Amino acid sequence: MQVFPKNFVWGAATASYQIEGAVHEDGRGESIWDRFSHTPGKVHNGDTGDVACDHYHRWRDDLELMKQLGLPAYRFSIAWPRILPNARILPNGRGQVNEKGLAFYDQLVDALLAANIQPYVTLYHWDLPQMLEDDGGWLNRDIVNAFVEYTQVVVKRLGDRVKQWSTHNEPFCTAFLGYRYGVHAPGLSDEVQSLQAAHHVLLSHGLATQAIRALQPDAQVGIVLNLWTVETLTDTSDDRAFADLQWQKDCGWYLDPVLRGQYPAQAWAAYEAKVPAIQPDDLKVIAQPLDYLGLNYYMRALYDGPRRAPKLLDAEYTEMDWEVHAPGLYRLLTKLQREYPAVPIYITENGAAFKDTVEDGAVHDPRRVNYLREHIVACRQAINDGVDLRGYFAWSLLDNFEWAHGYSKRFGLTYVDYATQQRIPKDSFEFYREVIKRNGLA
Ligand code: IFM
Repeated sequence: MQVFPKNFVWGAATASYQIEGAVHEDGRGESIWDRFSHTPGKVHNGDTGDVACDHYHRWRDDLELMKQLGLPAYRFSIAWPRILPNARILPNGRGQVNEKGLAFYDQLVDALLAANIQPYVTLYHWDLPQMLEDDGGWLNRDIVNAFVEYTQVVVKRLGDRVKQWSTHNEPFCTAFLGYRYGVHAPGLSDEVQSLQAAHHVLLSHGLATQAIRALQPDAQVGIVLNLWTVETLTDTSDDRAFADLQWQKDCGWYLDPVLRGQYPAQAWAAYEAKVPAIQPDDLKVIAQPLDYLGLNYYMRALYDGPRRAPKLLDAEYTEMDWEVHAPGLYRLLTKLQREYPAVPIYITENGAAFKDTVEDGAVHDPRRVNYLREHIVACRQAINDGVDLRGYFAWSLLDNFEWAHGYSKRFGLTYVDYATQQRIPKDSFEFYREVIKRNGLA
């Protein structure tokens, strides 16, 4: 038996654009993901989030699933374009607050609490209002004020009940996938712009954190970063130097400003003239004291010299072609503990996409069960070795819209038949239910 500490939080996570659908309903404005997914060639199979899991209409059924799972905590995100559909970057102003959008999350929060499920709310999980993008999006420094206004509207409405706030989910993806690699909305491919966007995202995190605390002194505020260990096939001094620099460019670029109040020095030097424009107090603002760091872990990054290593013959890969490597999670957690200022950590996402099929009304997903088990073991080991890990959230409660991959990748504990919207709990759902019930692994 591997029992977890008494107050360890077990949860499952989702995100607004990935599950809600109802993109034209109740006054919701257009988001950059509506625009992007409707642009031919951007998303696998032409899929869009127009309907997704239809959670906007079926949230009560999904709450029943959460109850069935015995879920103590549910992490979800709020769709900015439902709250401020006409938001513009100043001086144009934030536009009208959409009462119906707020009411949706209001009733969800009430129902979660009535079911004894703690809401963990993410303010930004990538569905930026398109009009803000038209005003320059994350490249326009003034967007930080728009983000603060949005944060204030949401916190004023939900802050009497929601205690756990994350400002951003995975700024790496917002900035680097959206502005450098062009694979996420808004689909730009410019390294300089990606670094500037990253800086504004981080700055908006710092300012929003201050705004939440001003409105709600008992709030627990954090940010969610996707991190991985950078590892190499061989272990020469060149390999080590390369791995350090790559860590700084991908992970430290977000982690260091937030926890140390500075960009990592070698990466900053390596970017030379591409570094972002920053103003004198920015890093102080970004490095607000945090109640927790949310960590999304899926895989390690393995290199052969300076190139990504080809697939290993003796390793397992998910449908995303991500290596299954739970020891990387242990190494990441202990690295954070050794090298960074102390902060409580939650695993805010962990999970795997595998090919799932329905057989006689059931979905048997032993590989996902193994994946979850191994990663939960890694969490327990990290706690044994002194890591201040407070919780674990499985990604995801439901199969959902996997961004540029559309509906082709299934991460859920629950299978979603997109034609009928039928939900079928997978074997991994049952496995995770047992984990929650026992507060650990048998
Ligand atoms: O689906 C995404 C989620 O939106 C952010 N973290 C990674 C998941 C799997 O790719």
